[in-house]
Amino acid sequence: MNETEIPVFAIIGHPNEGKSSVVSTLTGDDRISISPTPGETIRNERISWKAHGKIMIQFVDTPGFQNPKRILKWFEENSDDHEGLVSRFLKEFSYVPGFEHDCELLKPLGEGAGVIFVADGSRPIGKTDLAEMEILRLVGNPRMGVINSKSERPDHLENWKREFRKHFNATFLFDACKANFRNRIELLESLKSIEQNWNPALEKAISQIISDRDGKRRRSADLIFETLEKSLVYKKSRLLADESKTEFVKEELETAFREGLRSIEERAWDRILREFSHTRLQVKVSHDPILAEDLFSEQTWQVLGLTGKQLTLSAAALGAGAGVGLDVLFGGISFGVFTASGAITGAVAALLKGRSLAKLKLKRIPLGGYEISIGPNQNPQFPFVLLDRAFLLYQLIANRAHARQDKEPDLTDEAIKMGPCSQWSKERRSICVGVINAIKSGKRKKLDSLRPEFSQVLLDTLIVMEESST
Ligand SMILES: Nc1nc2c(ncn2[C@@H]2O[C@H](COP(=O)(O)OP(=O)(O)O)[C@@H](O)[C@H]2O)c(=O)[nH]1
Ligand SMILES: [Mg+2]
Repeated sequence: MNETEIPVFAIIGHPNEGKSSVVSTLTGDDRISISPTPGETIRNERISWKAHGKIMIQFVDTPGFQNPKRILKWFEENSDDHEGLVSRFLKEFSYVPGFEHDCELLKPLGEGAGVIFVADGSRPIGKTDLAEMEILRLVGNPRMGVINSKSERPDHLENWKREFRKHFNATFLFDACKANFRNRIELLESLKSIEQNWNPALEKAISQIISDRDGKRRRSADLIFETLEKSLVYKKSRLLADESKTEFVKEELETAFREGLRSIEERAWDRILREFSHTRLQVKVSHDPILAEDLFSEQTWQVLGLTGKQLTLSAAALGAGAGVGLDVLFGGISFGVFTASGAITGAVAALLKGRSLAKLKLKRIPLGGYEISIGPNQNPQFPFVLLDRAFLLYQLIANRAHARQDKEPDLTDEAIKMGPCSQWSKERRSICVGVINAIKSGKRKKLDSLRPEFSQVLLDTLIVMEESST
């Protein structure tokens, strides 16, 4: 590889040590085949990271060595003449049965690829490990050792580090199942140290990966904005032949109204998942304490959204008081981290349910019959709960390692004590209140004028979410 070429790295190591997992997390793509059964990869698989259709960096996921000790012997016997060592080996062994994997994995090295050697640092080092590392040293390509510990046991870590120092130009601890975006970038950055000539190409790849990330964040913020807009004006209506059917359809309509709001949210979440190339993850069926809860569940409303004090301050601006005295709604009750839900009664409990302020309306229509409609949701807390849930989901997704095999998203904080919106400054809250009002009252011009400011609030919050989960 020279300065102008695309950086190519062969991922080498024993079967089942997490090679494919490292590639998956590094490239941010969960479609790479990760298998609990050793030896599933029998051919090299090239995984490219592209920007604008152009390959910026490429990883070659290889099968493990089959005959490391035999190969080492051959390399030691032949390394006095270093010229074309790998190609001479390939010529000699290409058609020898039982050496298919060895030849396959050495091929990219013959073409000058860098090496990322992956080992599970939680197991002891064996003789074959030493043979493999020694082969790579004799081949002489720039190489980095990555310790991907599959369990937390630290017993063998120091031994691995010591051996890695002898055989590799750099060592990196990387947990393929836990690494977040920053860890990914750090690993790529440290690849620069193994061969100076690759710096410009690697720099370019890294800066593209970062700007791609910025794009994902921006599009997520836009999606969240759009979801807020849709949800705040969402209504559900039905035509009725006569007034007497009102009671009959009321409940059905209410259910449909809530379902509609849920599905607006669900679609946005799916799009954020796709944005981050998490194709196997399903948030819907998660067991996360908060996100698995429904948009209208009691628990959600106890934890997310603004605090009682913040809500009281904003409620007048949000028009929440119409018809109900605010002092009645909020009097004496702390909405911070909520008291036991049993303590919240009457009007306040109704407010918290999230649907109470979506009024049911019955309207006679000119051609005969009636239209019964529900919505939009006027609950002052509703937009904040909605936003909080989106922020938390983003936090899960944006930092989730693509190698993780379980389908459950999880929250890094064991329990969420507060929603992210409640952490906003007064200024930010009031920008948001302005946006909510502009959406609800259909004032497009006002909304457009607030759009840039609010988008920035959303973006900043997403950045905080990314950083606070590490
Ligand atoms: N707990 C844990 N499991 C891992 C880690 N890396 C890989 N695995 C698991 O180890 C198995 C083999 O991983 P894979 O990436 O296919 O290994 P490869 O054969 O070297 O490509 C899979 O079941 C992975 O989910 C890790 O960092 N932690
Ligand atoms: Mg593999």
